[in-house]
Amino acid sequence: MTTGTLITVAPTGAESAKAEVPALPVTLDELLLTAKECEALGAAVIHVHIRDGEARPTLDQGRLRETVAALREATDLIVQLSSGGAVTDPEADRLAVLDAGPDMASCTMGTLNFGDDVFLNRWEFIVDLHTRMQERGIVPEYEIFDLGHLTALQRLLGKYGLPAGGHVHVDFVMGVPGGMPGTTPALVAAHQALRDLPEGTTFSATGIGRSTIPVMLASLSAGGHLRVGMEDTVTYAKGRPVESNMQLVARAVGFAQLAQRPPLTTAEARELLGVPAAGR
Ligand code: KMH
Ligand code: ZN
Repeated sequence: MTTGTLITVAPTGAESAKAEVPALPVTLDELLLTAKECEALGAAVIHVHIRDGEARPTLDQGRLRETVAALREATDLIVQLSSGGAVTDPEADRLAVLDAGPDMASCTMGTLNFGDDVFLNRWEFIVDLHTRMQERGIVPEYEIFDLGHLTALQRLLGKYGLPAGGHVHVDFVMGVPGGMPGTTPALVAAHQALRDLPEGTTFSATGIGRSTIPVMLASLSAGGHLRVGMEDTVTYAKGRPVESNMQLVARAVGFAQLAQRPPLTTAEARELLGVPAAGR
């Protein structure tokens, strides 16, 4: 059944350089301000990558813990840490992200070419992430960059059981050079492949770069949810750089309202995803 729209903001990512994209939130203060404003606009989940003092991507454990605590203090957002990190991050550091105790963490379901790089996600690594999240009550968001990743997810759940919280939620990340394209036919194919996953599986979608708007519209019309943010798009329209993550969230909220599927509150999002209530 179609519900309201879960809106996730992915404000930073690991790919864009602050020097080239000055509006990118990279300090804790910038991230907190972004989080509060995006929550006020209608976001319910924040997908977090952090940066070091030089604005370079980092998985520093102290910074991750500080970030999780500060986001919980300042907002009711569901805090989802990226376990994907940057393509250069070692597996051990990516697994250790879970030690920072987020509500959710991403779990990419396979290896792919990522532009000129390789985003490595070996089967044994995926199993480690999934089972550790089960043990610790961290709810995964399975990142699906290509159709075969859904087959891998079906295999994972068949062998190792449902995730923490019992609900399966996937995010179609579309338009990465090396993954599925950010098009309506690709989204329809991915949506249809959800048939083979547990009943009630939900999906969000995000389109990289110029595929943002087509993917957003296709996802809404197929009953899906939305992820937006400067991790995925730094151009608002042809020749117009994104001014802030809030601009992208506001646009997503507008589309969701037009589709008569208004944004879910953080409490509704927790219920949908099986994330325990905020302890504030
Ligand atoms: N930065 C990409 C290599 C995730 O956050 O889990 C991986 C990524 C996926 O962004
Ligand atoms: Zn990410």
